[in-house]
Amino acid sequence: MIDTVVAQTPRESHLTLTDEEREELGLVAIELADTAPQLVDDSKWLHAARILSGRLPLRLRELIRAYSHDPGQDGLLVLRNLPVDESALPPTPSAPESVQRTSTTEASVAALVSLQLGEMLAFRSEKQGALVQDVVPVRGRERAQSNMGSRNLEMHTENAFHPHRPDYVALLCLRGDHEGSAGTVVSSIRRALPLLPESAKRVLFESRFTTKAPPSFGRGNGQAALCRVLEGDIEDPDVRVDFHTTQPCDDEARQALEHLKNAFSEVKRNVVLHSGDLAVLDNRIAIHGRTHFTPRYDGRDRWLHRTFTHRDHRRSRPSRPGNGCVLS
Ligand SMILES: O=C(O)CCC(=O)C(=O)O
Ligand SMILES: [Fe+2]
Repeated sequence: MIDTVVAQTPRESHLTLTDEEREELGLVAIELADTAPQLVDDSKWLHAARILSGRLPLRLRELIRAYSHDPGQDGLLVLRNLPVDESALPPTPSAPESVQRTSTTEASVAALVSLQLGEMLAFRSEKQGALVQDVVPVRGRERAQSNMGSRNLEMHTENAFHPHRPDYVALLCLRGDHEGSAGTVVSSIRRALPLLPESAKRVLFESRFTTKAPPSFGRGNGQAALCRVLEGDIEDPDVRVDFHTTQPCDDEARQALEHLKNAFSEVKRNVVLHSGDLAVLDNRIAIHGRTHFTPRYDGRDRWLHRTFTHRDHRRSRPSRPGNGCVLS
């Protein structure tokens, strides 16, 4: 009986936890946060995190399972009312390259959800290879086209240049911005594709583009090979583009990229994340950016934890020394 109910229920990509579920998840997160050696990047801690992620509230596990099968038209999953106690947080970090090495409750929440989606990963050349990274505005970097900035951040596939870019990007909001206006901009190729002329689609499927590493990888990592912007199924492709670093190789490619940018803009939406919200983006279908906001550098600025996940760790094994989580 239950089978038919489950099969016919439309897939929901938003879930607000009940207060009971929030408490249930909070207890698991505290248990994980207290697990020795209380370091997120430690393999023993990660092992515990993987096991404990099986104890997420049932509705959450069901939703993540359904989302990982089919991320929907938007490639976006939004969870709300997660156990984040804003009043107990330290000041928002303000240094460049800030990461979360110690196992706080919030880092534990981010890891628990990520580890139900797959395996966590990071890149050696980005944010020191930390698995839980801070997304915070940095003074003097307002215009940076990276998550240290606070002006408009162009839409992008996360680490579009990299063959082992993440399958999922999770953003857990610890603190919203002061005005509650900073929007994570999300758009999807499933929504944009029908708006593209056939000629543009054809060109986007051809190796007529280059994509360099983003500024978060520092300088010197920018060797750009020719790549396609759309890959896979003609009706339901994956997308790989960064409107800051992807360059067309010829005029037709330039026009196709412009069509794509316009189509993405037409179907994009802003998701304003508040404390305790978590957005999971399917990085194969969805692209993301961020609207402008005004930091005050007063210790109460916007603060997200960011994690990356692969569905299949084995594929990147040659790039992960010691079978760890950091890609070299
Ligand atoms: O600040 C945001 O909402 C998203 C920033 C971003 O693109 C990232 O951290 O990957
Ligand atoms: Fe990003």
